[in-house]
Amino acid sequence: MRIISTAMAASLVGMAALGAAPAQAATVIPAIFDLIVGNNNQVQDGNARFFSATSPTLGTYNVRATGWSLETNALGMFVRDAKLMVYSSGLGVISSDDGDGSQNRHSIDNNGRKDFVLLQFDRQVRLTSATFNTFSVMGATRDSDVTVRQGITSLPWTQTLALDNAPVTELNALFESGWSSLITTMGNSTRNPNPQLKAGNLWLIGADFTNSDRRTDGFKLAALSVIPEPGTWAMMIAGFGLAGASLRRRPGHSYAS
Ligand SMILES: [Ca+2]
Ligand SMILES: [Ca+2]
Ligand SMILES: [Ca+2]
Ligand SMILES: [Ca+2]
Repeated sequence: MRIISTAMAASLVGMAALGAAPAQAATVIPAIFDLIVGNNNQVQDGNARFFSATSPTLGTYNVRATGWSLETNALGMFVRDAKLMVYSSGLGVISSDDGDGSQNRHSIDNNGRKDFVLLQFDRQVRLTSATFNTFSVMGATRDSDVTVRQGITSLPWTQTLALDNAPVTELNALFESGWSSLITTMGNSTRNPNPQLKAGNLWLIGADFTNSDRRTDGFKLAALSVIPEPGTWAMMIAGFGLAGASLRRRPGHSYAS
């Protein structure tokens, strides 16, 4: 009994000592948002949907999602609110050029207007993966290139973004930068659309705004995974370290019971 107890103590102290090491970080499990929740009753332009995700190690994260499109006309490029829909394969956007949504125009597509989703998280996060289910829009080849942008805003996450009919410059001002996540496969795809692991509490995921490969993109967004931004991460690791220190201070009776 004495031997087992000592071995357990050594093991626990060993784990505590690892607390400050990066190896401990591997135990942090992303929060995974299932976006296939809700229905399409009485959906109107500008509707918002709310989702939450709980990680065993990170707690619960919340997000407010809305659907939009970019329209180019003779005066320039403008942001228009749209209907954010939910289907068995994920979130879709019906914008004003999508008619009744038939021929898979109810997806997040760049046939005509460039559809996108804005995600307002309740804290800063880093996206680590997203699941895109790909559709042929108006008979085009299936493709799911995405435009991704991230920003940091002081606006409360539950608050409506006043972007309807705004020039695209107002949208761009909310984000640090933009990049595209291009893909050559035609099928469905779960991938990391944030390879640089940038952090923000405001995210944009849209059908590739540049359509650089000239293949129409159309997809539904089924899931997202997030981890904390680096500052929180450091605090969590420090927290593990403190827990380890408290274990080490009580070697005599911590493991007796
Ligand atoms: Ca659409
Ligand atoms: Ca469209
Ligand atoms: Ca492509
Ligand atoms: Ca494309």
